Parts: sequence; structure tokens; C-alpha cells
Amino acid sequence: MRPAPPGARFALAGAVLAAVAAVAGGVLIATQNGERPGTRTLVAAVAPAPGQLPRFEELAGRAGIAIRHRATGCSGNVAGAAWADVNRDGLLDLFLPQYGGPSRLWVARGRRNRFRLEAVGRGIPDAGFATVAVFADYDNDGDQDLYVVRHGPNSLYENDGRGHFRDIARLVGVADPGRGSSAAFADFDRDGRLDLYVANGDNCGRPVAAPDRLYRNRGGGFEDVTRDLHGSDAGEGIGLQTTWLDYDRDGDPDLYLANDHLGFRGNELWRNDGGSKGRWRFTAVGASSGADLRLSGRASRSATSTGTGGLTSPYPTRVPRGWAARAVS
Ligand SMILES: [Ca+2]
Ligand SMILES: [Ca+2]
Ligand SMILES: [Ca+2]
Ligand SMILES: [Ca+2]
Repeated sequence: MRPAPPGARFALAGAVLAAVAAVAGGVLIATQNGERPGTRTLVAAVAPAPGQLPRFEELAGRAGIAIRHRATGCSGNVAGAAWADVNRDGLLDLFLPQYGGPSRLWVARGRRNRFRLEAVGRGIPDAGFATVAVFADYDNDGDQDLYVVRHGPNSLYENDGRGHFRDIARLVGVADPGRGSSAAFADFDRDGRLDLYVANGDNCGRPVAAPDRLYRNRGGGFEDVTRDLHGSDAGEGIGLQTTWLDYDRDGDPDLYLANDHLGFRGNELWRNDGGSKGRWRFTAVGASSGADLRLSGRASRSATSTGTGGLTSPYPTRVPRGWAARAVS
């Protein structure tokens, strides 16, 4: 399904709803941008999940992980929690970045949905200005390490295997000093080691565009290979959310970046075109693929669970033909 043209949003949505309901019994998601008149609407059909859908119960208070965010100033830019089993006891633990105060690491205790706050004791004295956190086993030693993006130097907390951490970001070359907004790991060169893209930019108060960074994991350290993002000036806008996905289904991860429209740049898509003579080549295909809409790209996710490409955003992003049916997260 294609995005509706301006002025025809609701008529098209109604027609699509009838078609989806008749053919698949599916659910229609139709959103429109309330910020900028005349922009496109994203329409996506989501097929019903097989089997019984799970039901959820609010447990944060009883579990000891309830927290009230003060969404004032830049603290409103914090973009979510990260889950991983940091101490390998079979229970998921929770890291919550915070901008206006210390970030939190809650470690699960027993199987009764109880957590204990242990950030400082486990080597994460994170004093604030954090916006995003990502768990990944960057060194392939079987434990989950933690990358914290913040306004200021980012941190890479290496896990010792028992859930205790030390910040080695400067040591391995990923202490990015930019005003960070998101980060995503993927093995783009398929050498078995996770590589890293860091999106920088800030729309808190005065919009600040900042260059993003692409880091290639060389084993023992990362190399800044941002120059390998050919055909553009490499994330010079206000990057807000980034994700890797194999949108062209050729087996390698491609890179998608959602920009804030205040930076006057559309969203960006780089196609992974492989390596040669030690360099990697990513070709900017945002404009040619139709994925370069200029909106507030607050979030993007790829439908990697199906192994196919797809993008979605709570703020509409133009989705090329053939993607919309898979644009779920
Ligand atoms: Ca655990
Ligand atoms: Ca590790
Ligand atoms: Ca790699
Ligand atoms: Ca690809």
C-alpha cells in the first residue's frame, strides 16, 4: 500500500480498511502528521498474529522499577529502556537511561518479578545526560555489554561475565563526544563482529545538527569509517533514530536514519554495497528509494523478526511500495 497523497487521506484509508477486512481480517493502521499540514499519511496493514495474543499486567510498582520521568527540557529526549540478562542467571535485567539524573540498572532477583537497583555497585556510575542505551555482545565473549549514548562522551560498559562493568569507550574508540540521540549495532561487513552506528543531533531548545559516526569493529577496538557512507554528507542533520535492516534482501545490513525535519534533511537510507581494498561502500539511496521524507522521525524500527525489510514510525515516514505490509515492529 502506498501513502495517501495530501487531501485524499481519509478516503483512501476507508477504502483500504474495507479491502483489508475483506481479504485478511487484518488490522489497519492509518496515521497522519499533526505537525505539518499537507504532509503524507502512512497507511499500513498489519496481519493478525497467529494464535492467542498475550495479555499484559502492570507490574512496575510491585517489581520495584517504577520511576517518574521529569520530561522537562532535554530530559524529554530520553528514548527508552534496554533489557538483557547482564549476570547470566536466566532473568532479564533492565537499564534505563536518564538525562536529568543517574541512569538506573535494575537486576532481577528470583523469579517473582522483583528487581534491585545496582547500577553503581556494578560499575555504572552514570551521572546523567543519557538518552539511549543498547545492549550488545560487542566482543563475542558471551555476555551482554552496554553502550550508553548521551550528550557528551558516550560510554561502552564491558561486562566481565558476571554482570559487573567498566567503561572502555575511550580505550576502544567509541567515546563519541556528540550530542547523541541513538545507536545501533550490526555486523555490516559480516566478519562476525558487531559494528556500530551512532546518530547525533539535538532538537532540545536550539536545534543542533551534528555529524553521525560509523564505527567498524576491528576486534580489540573500533575504527571510525564514517567516510565509507558515500553519496551524502553522512548524517549531518539532526539524527534522531537509526536502525539496521536488510531492506533489499541481499543478505547484508543496510542503514536507515530518521532525521528531525528541523535539520532540513530528510530521512536517510544507505545501501550496503560491500567492501573493496579495505574500504566499505554505503550508497545513499534515500531519495531514489522514496525513504527520504522530511518529518520528525522520532522512531524507526525494522521488521527483522521476519527477516525482511520494513520501516515504521509514529510520525509518518514515506514507505516505498511493497514495504508497508511488513512495516511492523
Ligand atoms: Ca539477570
Ligand atoms: Ca561481551
Ligand atoms: Ca563487523
Ligand atoms: Ca542489504
